[in-house]
Amino acid sequence: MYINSFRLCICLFLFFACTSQEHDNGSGKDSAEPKIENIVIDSAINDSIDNILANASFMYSIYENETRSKMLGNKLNQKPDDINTRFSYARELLNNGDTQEAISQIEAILNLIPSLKNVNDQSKMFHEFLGVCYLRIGEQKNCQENHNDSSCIIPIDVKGIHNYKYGSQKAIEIYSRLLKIFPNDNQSRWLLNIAYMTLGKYPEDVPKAYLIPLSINKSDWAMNNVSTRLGIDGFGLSGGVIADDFDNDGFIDIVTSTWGTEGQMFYYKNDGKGNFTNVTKSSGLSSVKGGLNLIQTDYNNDGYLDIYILRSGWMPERNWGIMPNSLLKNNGDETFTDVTIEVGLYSVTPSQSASWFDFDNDGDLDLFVANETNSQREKFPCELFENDNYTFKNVAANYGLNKVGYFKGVTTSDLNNDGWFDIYLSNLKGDNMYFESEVFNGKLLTFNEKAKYAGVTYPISSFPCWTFDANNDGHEDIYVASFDGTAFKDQSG
Ligand SMILES: [Ca+2]
Ligand SMILES: [Ca+2]
Ligand SMILES: [Ca+2]
Ligand SMILES: [Ca+2]
Repeated sequence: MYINSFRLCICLFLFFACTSQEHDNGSGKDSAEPKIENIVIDSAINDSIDNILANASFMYSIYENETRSKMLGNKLNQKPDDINTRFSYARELLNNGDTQEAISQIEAILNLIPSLKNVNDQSKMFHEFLGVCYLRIGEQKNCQENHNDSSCIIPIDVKGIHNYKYGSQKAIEIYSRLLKIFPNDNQSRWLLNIAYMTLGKYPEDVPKAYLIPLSINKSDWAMNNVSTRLGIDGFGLSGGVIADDFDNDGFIDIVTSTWGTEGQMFYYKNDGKGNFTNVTKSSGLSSVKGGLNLIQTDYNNDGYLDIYILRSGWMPERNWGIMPNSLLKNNGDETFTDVTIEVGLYSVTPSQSASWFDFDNDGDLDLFVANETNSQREKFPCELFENDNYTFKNVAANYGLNKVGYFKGVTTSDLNNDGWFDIYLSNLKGDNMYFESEVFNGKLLTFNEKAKYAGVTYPISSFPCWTFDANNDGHEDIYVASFDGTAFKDQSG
């Protein structure tokens, strides 16, 4: 169980490390492109976002590492002996990719307090942190600077083995020292195994007491990262992705977004011959600030898929810069127009999840937005936007759906088989909710919350959810997964 948690942690650690690579302008492919007109979507939304970001404070936003490391560096200059500030500064440096400087800061702490140089209860976190720093150096020198299609993929195969070995060698020294004092430390044990793997010395050289055997056959892990070869390796911090046919040519295209506040979207057109063309600039999407999640829809029934962008998930406080969601209309010619304001969807709320569905059965898609509220200070009720001739009005209150919670997921489906959609909401901090349609004489009257009755309030800390007929009995079932943040708390980086 613990091992699985740590596996997840290191995968996330590797993921975030990979995304910290610097590209010239994000795609790494643009320099090879012919001259393309860079279409800019002239959007009031972009102005609105810029304005919000200009007034935001990122001191407590854990992904704004560059800003935070500068702030903490200034704070440290005022108080150079403050160990807590120096450690926080080192953490931000590491998260921002300034790994060597992060190591220097930890070494400065060990020099200030020499007793911390030995591994013990007090010093453990500093040594763990150094271990992660050296693993990160191994990644930066190998997986990033000399990237190939096996880089960063665990279990590491022959092509993924590090040429520059110093980082992992130092990590092995550190984790070996930690395990001598803390032999049951599963985190160090897992990372020691990873470090050996990156050097091509797993499992042979891993000390028997700490070896974690693989439970899968080598032939089962033959996965290669082909994104660089296909030209779809855009750079960004997490974000959304849609694989669908945006130009109606029968081939699946890819649109991505990044969560980074300065990030942009990417649009890769499938050429039907096994490759993709980066049409981001000509589509206008390079000028759109991306979000954490993307959902495709055809809000205007013209047969072309439009894009809804969800922003500000996990940012429940105003001073983090809560931004509006956007609707991008597909113009049918591989370009998009931001129509958020003109169709009545402009709303500044933090949200990661939404669902397009025809709740009133009138033949057009309506929109439910699951908003996130994390404090009593400011509440963000959920929204139900009714589509009326392709403009929208929030009618959530009319149906008892303007609920407040830390909603991370929404799925809509006809769960009671009455021919009308029902709604299931997952809540990170509270009971999940299930709204069943109430219909009379072929008219939708309201939605009734029946989660307790239906036995679907759990699991606690719920996150993604969806509906499907798992056992083919004609009744839709609900899948909802838990997201327990405590699994991450001891993981540096
Ligand atoms: Ca296509
Ligand atoms: Ca459309
Ligand atoms: Ca409708
Ligand atoms: Ca129903």
